[in-house]
Amino acid sequence: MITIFSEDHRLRDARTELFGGELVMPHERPSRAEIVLRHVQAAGLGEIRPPRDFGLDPVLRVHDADFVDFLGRAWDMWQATGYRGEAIPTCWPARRMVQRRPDHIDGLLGYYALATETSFTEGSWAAARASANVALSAAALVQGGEPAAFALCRPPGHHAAFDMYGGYCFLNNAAIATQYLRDNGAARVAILDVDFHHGNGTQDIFYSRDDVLFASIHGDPRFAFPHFLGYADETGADAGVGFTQNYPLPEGTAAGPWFEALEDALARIARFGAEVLVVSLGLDAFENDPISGFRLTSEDFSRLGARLARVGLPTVFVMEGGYDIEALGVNTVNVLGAFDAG
Ligand code: B3N
Ligand code: ZN
Repeated sequence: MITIFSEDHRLRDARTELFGGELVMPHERPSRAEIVLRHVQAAGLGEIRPPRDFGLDPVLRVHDADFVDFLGRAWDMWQATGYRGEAIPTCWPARRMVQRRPDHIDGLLGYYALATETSFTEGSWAAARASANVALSAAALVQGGEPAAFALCRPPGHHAAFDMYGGYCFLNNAAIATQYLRDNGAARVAILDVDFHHGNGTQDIFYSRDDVLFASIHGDPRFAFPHFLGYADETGADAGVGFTQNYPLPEGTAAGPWFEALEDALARIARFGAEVLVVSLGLDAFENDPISGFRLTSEDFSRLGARLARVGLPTVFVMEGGYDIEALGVNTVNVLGAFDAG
């Protein structure tokens, strides 16, 4: 399998993450992508290529133009204030307040952020654009006839909604890749999100659509981030009713119920008649992940890869979360290697 990787991921190198009332070292850090790359190389998974630049047009197919403009200008606006730290929102258009885009960067951060852990920094926008190009390049390979490709995206994307960033995500790489596949000939695309956290952004983007099926297996929002989306009764709206399927699972979930949910999701994907599968590949369902709560083992990730191979669809793997850095490379290659062997 070909891997697409951009060195520009290193431009996203925040010093801070707001957690537990403290500014801690971010869990989403450059060494994550570097270790995955090293394991892909060591396993001889296949060629590693840089991405092509697709420009902003495919990004604007799934994201709001004013939001994209904000992302491109946020750091300069923040710098112009003279603030010394990284850019963190402090106020929101909460219930019964006016949902109107303000002018000041403090207001804009609250208007476009869905949470506070993702400090906006110099280089975040360039890295996010490169990450989207990584996903698009992998999608283009599969559209062109490759059976599968791995987009080693960083920063991740599945929390980024039509007009919101957060959860370490700025642009929704999986959604951008999916829309690209739709725009270039695939009539129906399925997205399977196996990250521990619900892919709220991906759900948001395709919620009213019947040409994209979204299925997500994740920590129940009652206990897990992003807390305000990902319940089982969210099944789509308008034409999209029945094309979103959530599997919120309790804290401590291990392989048994997790793979039961996977079987149900794959049966739906088969009934849907997907022509291409996009996998939002988070590895944070791992038993030792420091910020998550499931109990999948490294062997379970091999089982996942082998099972996805049996689906028999052209597949784009898009890297999402996973924070046990030592295990992240092993678990990623376990999925991809087993898929290739299948
Ligand atoms: O959920 C957390 C969080 C939970 C536990 C932590 N510990 C025990 C140190 C730290 C953080 N933070 C909220 C932001 C989570 C973003 C998740 C990004 C992701 O992987 N999405 O798929
Ligand atoms: Zn995650």
